[in-house]
Amino acid sequence: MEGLPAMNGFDFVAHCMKKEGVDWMACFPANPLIEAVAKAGIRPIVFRQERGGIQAADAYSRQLASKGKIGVFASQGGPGVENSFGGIAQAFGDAVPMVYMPGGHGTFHEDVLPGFSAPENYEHITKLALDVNRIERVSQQVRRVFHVARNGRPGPTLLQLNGDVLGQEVPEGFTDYKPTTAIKTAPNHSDIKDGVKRLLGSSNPAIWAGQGVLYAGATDELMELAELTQIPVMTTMQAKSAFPDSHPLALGSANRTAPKPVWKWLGDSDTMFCVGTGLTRTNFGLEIPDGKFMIHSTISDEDINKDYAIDLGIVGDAKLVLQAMIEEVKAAIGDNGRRGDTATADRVAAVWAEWKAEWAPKLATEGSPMNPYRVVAEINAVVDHKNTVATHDAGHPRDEVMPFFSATVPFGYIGWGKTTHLGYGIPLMIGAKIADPSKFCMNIMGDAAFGMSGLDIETAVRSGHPITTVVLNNSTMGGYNHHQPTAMEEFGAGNQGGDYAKIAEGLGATGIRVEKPEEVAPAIKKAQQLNSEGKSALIETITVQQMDFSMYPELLK
Ligand SMILES: Cc1ncc(C[n+]2csc(CCOP(=O)(O)OP(=O)(O)O)c2C)c(N)n1
Ligand SMILES: [Mg+2]
Repeated sequence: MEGLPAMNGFDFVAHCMKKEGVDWMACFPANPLIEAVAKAGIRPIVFRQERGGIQAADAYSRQLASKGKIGVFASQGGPGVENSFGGIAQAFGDAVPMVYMPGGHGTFHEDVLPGFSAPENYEHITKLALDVNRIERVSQQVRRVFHVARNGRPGPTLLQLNGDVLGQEVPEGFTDYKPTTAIKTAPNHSDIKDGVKRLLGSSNPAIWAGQGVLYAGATDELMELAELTQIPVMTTMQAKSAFPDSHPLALGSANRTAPKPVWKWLGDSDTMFCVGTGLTRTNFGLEIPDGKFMIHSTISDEDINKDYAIDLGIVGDAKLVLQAMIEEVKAAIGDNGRRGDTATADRVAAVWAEWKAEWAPKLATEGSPMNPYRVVAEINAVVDHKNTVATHDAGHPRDEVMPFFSATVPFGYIGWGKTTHLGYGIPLMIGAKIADPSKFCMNIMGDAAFGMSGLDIETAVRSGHPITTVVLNNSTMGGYNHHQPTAMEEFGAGNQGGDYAKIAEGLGATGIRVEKPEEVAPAIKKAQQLNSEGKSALIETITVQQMDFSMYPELLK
C-alpha cells in the first residue's frame, strides 16, 4: 500500500499517469480527467478540436518514445470521441504509441442506441480498447493501456472513462500502481549468423530502415553496421532522419517520390535487409521488387510474411538486432570490416550527383508565382538541420518536400503518412516543440491542408510553443484537375482561396507573405527569430501547381 489519500477514480488515473512519466496532456473538454490532471501538476493543453490534440500527442510520442515518454489525449464522450476517429486512425496506421482516454456515457447507459461506444467503435484502429466498468479495476486497466501502447508493434490504446465509475472513491487495497516500460526483445543468435553470412556474401545488398530504428534509438548502430559492411541505407518515409541524409552510404527516404539512389538500389540490389519496419505495402512508399533475398527484422512477429514473402525473419528490438549483427560482422571480417573500401559509396555518390544535376534547374526556377521546389530548396539551404524538426503535409507538399529536404539528425524530420490526414503538420509541430523546445519546428503544408488545422496556430501561440508554418499556396488541390477534370473545370471543385498570412495575424502569430524566391530565406530567418522570442510565424508562399515528381519507376524493372 502506498498510503494514498482517499481519492476518486479520475484523481487516481492522474496519479497513475504521473507514475507513467506523463507531464502534459492534450485534450478537448469536457472530461473530468482534465481537472484531475491539472490538480496533479500535469499541464492540460486544449486544442481547437480533438484531432489537433491527438496529433500533437502523436508527435510527442514519435519524438520521445525512445526515451520512455508517450503522449496522452483526453476528450469527452459522444461528439468528442466521434470527432477523434481520424487522429487515432492515423496513429494506428503509423504505429504510434499513445493513450486515448475519452469520457463515456456511463455504464448504466452503455447499450442504448444511438449512444457511441468508444471501445466497440475504436476496436479496429487501436491495439486495445477498454472500458472502466468497476472502480476496483482502474489501476489494472491503466496499466494495460500503457503497457500495450509501448510494447510490441507500437500503437494507440483507448480507455473509456465512465463518469459513474470513475466518480467513485477508489477502495483501499486497489490503489497500487506500478508504471510500465518498453520491454526489449533480443534476437536469436543463429538467425543473426545466417543474416550476416548472407549480407556479406551478397554482391549488391541494401538496407531498408524503418521507424523501429527511431523508436529503438538505434541510429548509431545502423551507421556502424552500414560502415563496417559498406552496405547503403534507404529509409521509409516514417523513418526519415533515422539515417543521416548527409552520410556517404545514404540512399535517401522513400515516399512515392524519392531521390534516385533509392530507386536505383531498390531495382538493382540482390539482398534486402529490412530492419525496424512492418514492411506494409503502401501508396506512400515504394514496393520492393520481387526476386531479392529478403531478410526482415521487426519487433512484431506478426509483420513477418505479412505483405512480402520473407526468406529470413529476425524478431527483436532494432537496437539489439543491429548490435548483434555488428558483433557477428566483426567476428567474421574483423573489427574494421570493410571500412576504407569506398567502392559502394562512390557508386552512391555518382547516382546522387546525376540526380542533383537533373533537378538543379527545377530547384532554381525563377519567377512569381514561385515553383514549390524553389521554395523547398531555399528552405533546405537556410535552416540549421541539426536544430530543426520539419514535416510535410499530405498532397503534393509531401511529394515535393520528402526528396529535397535533408534530415541529418535523428528526429529532425517527422515522416508521417500510411494514412494521410491533411492538416497533420501544424499539431505535429506543436507536439515536437513540446518534446524539445530548443528546436526550430517547421511544417510545410498546402492551402487545403491549412483548412484542416489552421486554427491550432492559436494553440501554439496560447500554449507558448512557437512554431513556423510554411503554406505553399497554389489556391487549389494539387493534381485534382487530373483526378476530377469535369468537376474542376465546370465547378472549380478543388480550388479554394484565402489570405493565410492575415489569418495567422488574427490568431496571434506573425504572418509573412512571400511572392519572390529571394524573399524565402529572409522570411525563414525572421520566423526563426520570432520563434526564439516566443512568437509563432506563418509564411505564406504564393506558388504554382506543378506536376513533376522525383519518380523513376523504370529503375524498378
Ligand atoms: C482528411 C483528408 N481528406 C482528404 C485527403 C485527400 N487529399 C490528399 S492531398 C489533397 C489536396 C491537397 O491540397 P493542398 O493542401 O492545397 O496541397 P497541394 O497538393 O495543392 O500542394 C487531398 C484532398 C486527405 N489526405 N486527407
Ligand atoms: Mg494547394
